[in-house]
Amino acid sequence: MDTKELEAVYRSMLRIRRFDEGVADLFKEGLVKGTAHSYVGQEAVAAGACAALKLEDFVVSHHRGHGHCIAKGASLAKMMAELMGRATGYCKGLGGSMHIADLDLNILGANGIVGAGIGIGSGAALSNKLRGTDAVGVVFFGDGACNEGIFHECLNVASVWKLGVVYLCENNQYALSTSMKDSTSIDRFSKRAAGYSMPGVTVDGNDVLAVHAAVEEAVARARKGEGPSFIEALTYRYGDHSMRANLPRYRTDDEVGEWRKLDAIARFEDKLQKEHGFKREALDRVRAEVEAELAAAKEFAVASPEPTLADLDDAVYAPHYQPAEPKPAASRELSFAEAIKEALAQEMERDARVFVLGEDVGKIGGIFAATRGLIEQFGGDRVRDTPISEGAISACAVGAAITGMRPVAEVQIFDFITLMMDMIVNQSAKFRFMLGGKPTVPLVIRGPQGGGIRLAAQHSQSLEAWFTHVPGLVVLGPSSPYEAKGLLTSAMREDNPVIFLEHKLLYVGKKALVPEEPYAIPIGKAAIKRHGRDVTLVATMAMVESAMQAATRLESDGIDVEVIDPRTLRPLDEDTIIKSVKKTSRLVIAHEGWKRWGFGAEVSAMVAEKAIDWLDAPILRVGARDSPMPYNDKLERLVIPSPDDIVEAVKAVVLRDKIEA
Ligand SMILES: Cc1ncc(C[n+]2csc(CCOP(=O)(O)OP(=O)(O)O)c2C)c(N)n1
Ligand SMILES: [Mg+2]
Repeated sequence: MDTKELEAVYRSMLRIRRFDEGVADLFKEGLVKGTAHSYVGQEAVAAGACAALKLEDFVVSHHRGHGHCIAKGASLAKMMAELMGRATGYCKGLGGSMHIADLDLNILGANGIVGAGIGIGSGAALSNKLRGTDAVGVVFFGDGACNEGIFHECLNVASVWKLGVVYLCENNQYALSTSMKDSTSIDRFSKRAAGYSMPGVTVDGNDVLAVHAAVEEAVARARKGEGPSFIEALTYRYGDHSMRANLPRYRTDDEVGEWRKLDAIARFEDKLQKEHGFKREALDRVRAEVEAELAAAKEFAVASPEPTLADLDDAVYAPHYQPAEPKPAASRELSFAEAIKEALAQEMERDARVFVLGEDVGKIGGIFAATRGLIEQFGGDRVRDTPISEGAISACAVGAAITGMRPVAEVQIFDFITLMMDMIVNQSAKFRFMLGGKPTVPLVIRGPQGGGIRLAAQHSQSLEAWFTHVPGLVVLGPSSPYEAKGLLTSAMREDNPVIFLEHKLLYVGKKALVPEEPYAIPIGKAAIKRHGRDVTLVATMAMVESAMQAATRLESDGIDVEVIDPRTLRPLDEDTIIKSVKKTSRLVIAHEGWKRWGFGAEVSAMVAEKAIDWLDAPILRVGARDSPMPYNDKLERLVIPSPDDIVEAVKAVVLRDKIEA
C-alpha cells in the first residue's frame, strides 16, 4: 500500500471506532433505541478486507455490521440517521442498526438472522457469475454463524459452482455468551475449508495489513474464477454482545485486558510511524477530521424528520406487475406441467435474467416434469441442478434477486419449504421493507403441494396459509393449465417474492386449452368460474374443480352457485368476493388446507367485516380434517374435502333450517 492507501485504511478504522463509541453514548441518551452491536475492537477486519475491494464488489454484513458499511464507504450521516430511526437514514428509519445497506455501494445488507448473510452472499456471487461480471464479494460473519446449517450448505455449493466469494469469519471468540471451545468441535474454523475443497487460513484479525493481504489473495483467486476462499480472522469485541445486553459476566477481566493490549488501532498507529514514516501530526489530523465528520453526522441525524405511516405502507410491496399485452386465444391442449414449462421457456427466452434452480430440475427436468427439456434449450447455467440444500437454494435465489437476476427456484415437494423458511419469510419478504422501500426482490419459489396421491404426512400438505400470513409475499395458486401459464408468467415479471403453489392433482389431471403465445394473468384478480344467484363458493387450486362438480350437481337441486377462484391468494381480490356475496347473500369457502386457522378463516373474517349486513346465513368453510395426511387411501379421501362435502355445505347455507338443526 502507498501512503495514501495506508492513510485511508487508518481513517476507515478510526471512523468505525469513533462511530460506534458515539452510538454507545447516544444509546445511553436514548437517541439510539432498540439495540445495536458495537464493532469496537474488530475494526481491522472490516477495514483490511474492504481495502482489497472495488466499488463493484459486494459485501454482506451481519448484526455487528456498522464496521463493514463504514469500511465499504457508507455515509456516517445516513447511518447515524438510521440508528436514530429517521426518514433520512439508509432505510428511512424502517430498518435500524441490523439492516443497514446501500445497494449503490454494493453493501447488500446487515442481517438480524445469524448466518443468513452467508446465503445471500453466495447468491450474489452466483448472480455475478451468471451476469458475466468479474466482480467478487466478501461475506462477513461471526464464529457463531459457522455452526448454522446455511454455512455448510453454502460453502459446499459455492465450491461446486466455483463462486467468486470470500467467506470471512470474524472469530471474536464468543457467540453471545457461548465461547467457541464450548460450541465447536475443532480449534480453528479455517480447518473446515478443507471439507469444502477451498483454501482456508487463520489470520491475526487485529493486524489490518495481515487481514488485507489474506483478503487480497482470496479476491484475486475469486476474480480469476478459481472459486471461493475461507478466512478466519481472530479478534475480540471490547463491549458486551449488544448495547442492550445487561448480562451476567461470562468473560474475565484478564481476558479482556489481554486482548486490549493487541488493540488494532494502537498497533497500526505504531506501525505507520515506525515503518511507514507517518508523523504523529498526520495521524492527529486524520483523527480531527473524523471527529468533525462524526459531529456533523450526529447533527444531521438529530435534525432529521421521522418517517410516516405512508413511508411504511409504501415499503411493503413494490408495485405489482400489470400485464399490458392482449389476451391471446387458447389454441391447443397442454398438461399442467407443459403449461408451466412453456411459461418458463418463453420468459427465459424473453428475459436473460430469468434462471431456474432446484433439485433435479436440469438433467431430468424435475420429478413432475415441469422443467423437462429446458436444459437442452438454455444450458446448465440457467437450468441449474443443485445439491439437496433447500437453505442454499432459497438463499441463492434471494441473493441473486437483489443483485439483478430473476430466479425461479423449484422446491421439489412443497413440504420441504420448512427448510427455506428463513430466506422466504425473514429475508425475501422483508428485504425491500427493511431497506426503506427501495429495492425489489423479483423471485419465484414454485413447486408441487397438496395431497391426493398417497404420499402421506410429509409430502402432501397444503401450506398456503403460512405464506398468505406474511406481508411482503405474493401467493399464487393456479387451478388449471391456463392459469398456471398465465400466472407463472406474471410471477416471473413481478418485483416482489412470489410463492407459486402447484397442486399435485393438477399435474396428474386433464389437459386443457392454453394459448401458445405468452400471456400474463394480472396479480390480485380473481376469476368467476361460474355465475350464480344463490350462493358464493370461493375455491382454490384443485378445489376449484371439486367446486365446479358440486355446482353442477346442485343445479339439479335448483341451487345456483357462483364459483370464484381467487387465483391470487395474496393480495386477495376482495372486491370480486364482496360483490358476489352482496348479490348471493351466502358464502362457502372450500380449500384443501386445514380448515382450522386456514385461508378460509381470513376470507370469512374479511366478508364478516365488510358485508355482514348482506349475509342471510352463517359463512361455512370446507377444509381438510384436523390431522396430518394419512397414507391409507380411504382415510386420505376422508381427510381431503370432496365434492360431496362442498355440496353438503352449500345446501346447509342455502337451506337454513338444516344449519339450525
Ligand atoms: C438464527 C439466529 N439465532 C440466534 C440469534 C440471536 N443472536 C444474535 S447475535 C448472536 C451471537 C452471534 O455470534 P457470532 O456469530 O459469533 O457473532 P458476534 O455477535 O460474536 O459478532 C445470537 C445468538 C439470531 N439473531 N439469529
Ligand atoms: Mg462471535
